[in-house]
Amino acid sequence: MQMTLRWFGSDQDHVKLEQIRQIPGVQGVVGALYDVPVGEVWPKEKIKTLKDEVESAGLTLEVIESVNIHDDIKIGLASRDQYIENYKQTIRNLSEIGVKVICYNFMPIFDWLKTDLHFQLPDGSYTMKYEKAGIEKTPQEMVNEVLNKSNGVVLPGWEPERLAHVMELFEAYKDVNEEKLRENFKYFMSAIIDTCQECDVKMAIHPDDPPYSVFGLPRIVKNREDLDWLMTSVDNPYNGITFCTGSIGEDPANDVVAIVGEFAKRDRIPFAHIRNIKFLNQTDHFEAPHLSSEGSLDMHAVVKALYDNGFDGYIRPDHGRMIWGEEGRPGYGLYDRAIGASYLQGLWEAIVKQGKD
Ligand code: CS2
Ligand code: MN
Repeated sequence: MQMTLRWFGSDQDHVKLEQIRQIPGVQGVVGALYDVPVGEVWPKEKIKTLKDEVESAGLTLEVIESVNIHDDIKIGLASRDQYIENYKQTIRNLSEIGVKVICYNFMPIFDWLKTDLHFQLPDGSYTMKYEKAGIEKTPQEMVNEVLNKSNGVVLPGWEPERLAHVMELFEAYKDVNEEKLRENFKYFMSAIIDTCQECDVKMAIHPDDPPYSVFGLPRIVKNREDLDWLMTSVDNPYNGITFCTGSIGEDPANDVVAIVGEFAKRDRIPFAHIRNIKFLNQTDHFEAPHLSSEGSLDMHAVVKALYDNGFDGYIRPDHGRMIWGEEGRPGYGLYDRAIGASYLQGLWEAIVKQGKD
């Protein structure tokens, strides 16, 4: 297991590499280039500059999150072939600097969806919340409300210029149902898998957040059956999962521990996002501190299922709260994620040592 932390680059992230370096056990960062338009090839020089910067701070850059998928690929337009060629070149370029895993998602229009980015908990900290009532409006109204509350910070997947015309995106996806989206996934994955294998770069799909349809949009990474279909459609270890407990766990019908154990055993989890959530009722939740007792998910059972099933990939604590007065990109403060990383490593150490008794 290798512990990592997501980092948005020196010009965008208030968290410094030097600070990440001081979190015990964190060996690497999960990074990305944020100034390359979706669909274009990531230039070698830029990737190399990022890698050099990360390495000179004593950290590794072996996981990328995300190389986003162009809408034309998800919609299945004729122009997708060129975007797929570009994606393959990006994989080759990333492999040259030692990248091993690429996290991505296959969600139409929205990346993760929360309805409140500054929800205050009784202890005074801030976290993100999802309420069904918050999406019972038009997509544009919902987008405007969430963006208004983001304090000008650009959240990944929530680029204001893209979402300013969210209804046009809905129009583009009008003929894409789940079946079509699955076909388009299979087309994409079949086209890139040989390149992944040659380059030794694993693709790791992130689950849908939330893991059910919103605004009638198709979703194909919601539960065990979906993951099984995706993994079987191109049955190759380079077609893997970013197992995000907080996303899969948002549907109370999903047995997170059983699912994580199954796919770790099948050797299809190169990367895990571990976060806790707390249900307010059947449909609403907030992102809780990582500790099991603070949320609805049993983190010990999750980590044990990974360990028991031979997981040897990368982990990062996923979203954390904003604590101790920290301000910045919601979900991605330094302090709570550092606490999360330490806690998860504590669980791991205890489980490893117990296993050896
Ligand atoms: C989110 C996503 O849950 C998460 O990790 O922050 O934005 C995630 O990075 C993407 O869905 C992965 O493509
Ligand atoms: Mn995640």
